[in-house]
Amino acid sequence: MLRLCDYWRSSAAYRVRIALNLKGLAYESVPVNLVAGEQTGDTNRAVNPQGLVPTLVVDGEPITQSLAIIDYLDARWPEPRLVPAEPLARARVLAQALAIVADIHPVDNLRILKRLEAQFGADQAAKDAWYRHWIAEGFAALEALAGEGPLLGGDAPNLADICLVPQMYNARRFAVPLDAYPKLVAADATACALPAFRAAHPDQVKPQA
Ligand SMILES: N[C@@H](CCC(=O)N[C@@H](CS)C(=O)NCC(=O)O)C(=O)O
Repeated sequence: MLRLCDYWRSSAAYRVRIALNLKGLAYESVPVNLVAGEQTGDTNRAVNPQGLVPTLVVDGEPITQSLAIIDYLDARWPEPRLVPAEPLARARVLAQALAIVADIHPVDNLRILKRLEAQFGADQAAKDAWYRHWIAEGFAALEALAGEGPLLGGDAPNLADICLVPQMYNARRFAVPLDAYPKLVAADATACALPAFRAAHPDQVKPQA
């Protein structure tokens, strides 16, 4: 029994949705409305003490952090592999994923944007410029780390693509120019055409009003 504490527009939750779909695992989605602040309420903190999404609850056991969740899925349901076993390939894929997960995404998170406003008086334009800055800097490095494709992770979708696609979605949402990253744009388009990625897209899982 898999229960995903999820928010349709959360890119960290989007990663887990893609991974679950690639593994062909059915799950129940439990919405946590980030705009309404539900992430910091008692119900969500009971499973995710950081007050974030996603959390995957497996037979009653909560697992937090999207990469830890995906690693768990890969260990428990090894096919298809999302992180290669061969040491160098594994390091390359983790480096690509972490360039997003550890170095772009955290500084653009909702709570950081709120803090910029509360502590430094940043207005919407300043917050948008901040957001775009870290994506542009991170994507420039990731473009240099990209291989020959067709996906970011190579021939088959893996953790690198699982992290890229939601970050590209965020980039488009904030109108980040993408011309300088042709390999990332091509890898994103290839991945997004796959059913597992399509079904995980925010527009597909957005609660109906
Ligand atoms: N490193 C965490 C990041 C989780 C995270 O930052 N989630 C965001 C949504 S993408 C969140 O819950 N934000 C709520 C907030 O900032 O208040 C992971 O990969 O799971």
